[in-house]
Amino acid sequence: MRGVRVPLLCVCVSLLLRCTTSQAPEERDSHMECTDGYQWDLQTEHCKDVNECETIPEACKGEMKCFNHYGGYLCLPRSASIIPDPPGQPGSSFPDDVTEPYPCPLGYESQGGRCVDVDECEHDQHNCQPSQQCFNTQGGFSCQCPEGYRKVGTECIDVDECRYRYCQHRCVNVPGSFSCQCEPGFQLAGNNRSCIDVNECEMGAPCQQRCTNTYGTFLCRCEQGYELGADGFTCKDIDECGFSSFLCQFQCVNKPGKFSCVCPEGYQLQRARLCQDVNECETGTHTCTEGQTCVNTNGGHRCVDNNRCQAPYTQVSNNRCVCSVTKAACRDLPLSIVHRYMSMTSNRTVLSDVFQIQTTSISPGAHNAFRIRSGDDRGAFYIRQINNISAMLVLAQSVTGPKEYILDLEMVSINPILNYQSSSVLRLSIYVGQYTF
Ligand SMILES: [Ca+2]
Ligand SMILES: [Ca+2]
Ligand SMILES: [Ca+2]
Ligand SMILES: [Ca+2]
Repeated sequence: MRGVRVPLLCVCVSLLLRCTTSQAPEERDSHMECTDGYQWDLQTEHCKDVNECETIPEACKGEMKCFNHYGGYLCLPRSASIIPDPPGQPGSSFPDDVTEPYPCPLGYESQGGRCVDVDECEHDQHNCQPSQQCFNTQGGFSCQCPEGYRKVGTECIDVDECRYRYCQHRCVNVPGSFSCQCEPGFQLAGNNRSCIDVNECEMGAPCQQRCTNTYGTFLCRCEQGYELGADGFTCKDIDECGFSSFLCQFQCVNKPGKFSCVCPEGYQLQRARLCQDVNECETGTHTCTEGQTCVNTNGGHRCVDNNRCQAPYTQVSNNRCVCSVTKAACRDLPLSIVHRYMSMTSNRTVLSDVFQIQTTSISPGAHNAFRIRSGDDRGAFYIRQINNISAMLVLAQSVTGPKEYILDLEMVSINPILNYQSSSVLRLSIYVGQYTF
């Protein structure tokens, strides 16, 4: 209850001043509103006090008496009374009907007999902080923070948007704003918040050969025969030849992205890694003349004279030379010499069978014995007799070519009944090639 007299008058005076300064512009203005306790008076065109004691039923209850005053009313005990201000003091009278032209309300200025709004922002008549923005309003102005700032006290403080997890990856707060950033390998999506994978393969990734895009990064890969370098981008040739010495039968040649096998001269590549002797005698690439016979060897060929018989032997067929028993010079010599040729690779397994001899002339009751007559000074071979008419030449030592043997394999026939002994020779030329193939 407000029953103290002096303060009450002060309230009334201040309300009166408020009322008199809130005059409306001369022309009706829909924006013009009266403060509480006043209402617009169409006749006088200014705010007029409302007598609440008349308009509000039972404004004061019980023993309280209603006292109207400018801008409000009071409920006081019935014994209370209002003491007016002394005459002559400002605000001492309570005008309720002002017809004289008033100065324009605060925030307005008179222009050509009208009150128009003052743009305090433009005329630097505001008291906004340097961090604030001034917004002009009808009859006033307001100080607001720019977007991205919030008001704390009288200052505008930057909003730390990063606290609200706006960004998928990284958030960078800046005064008045923020920005999202993505981890390497990602780029900002159209919404400026999400991060999407960068397809580095389509953007010139430095892969030398193949590129595979992955989430967040990419991988370089290499063609077959290449391996990825330590830098992860370049591809370097795999030296397959360095891996194994068994890739090629003869020689491995490393090439970019692959390898190949080569063979020595006289051989041809078979199934990409083996070397097979070229049979020059069959392919017609030999160099033998009309009077010669071509003998194929491992890695080459030989041309032997068709006539290989030396006196006192005479030739009776292509390979056969005979020494006639009627000649004295033939007495201690083998009756016949038959020429045979064979080719052999280097380092054949020791004790392997090399050549089988079989006689074609069988005299009944004869006993045949086989031996190496000449050509094997170092004992590289021996003869294993199979039966009375055949024997096998066996390799006794490891032989490395190129080497050439001319072995005289002799068969001695003894006929005890007829007391007759004869000898025939198979002259076997063995060409040992340089290689094991
Ligand atoms: Ca910010
Ligand atoms: Ca990627
Ligand atoms: Ca290679
Ligand atoms: Ca050959």
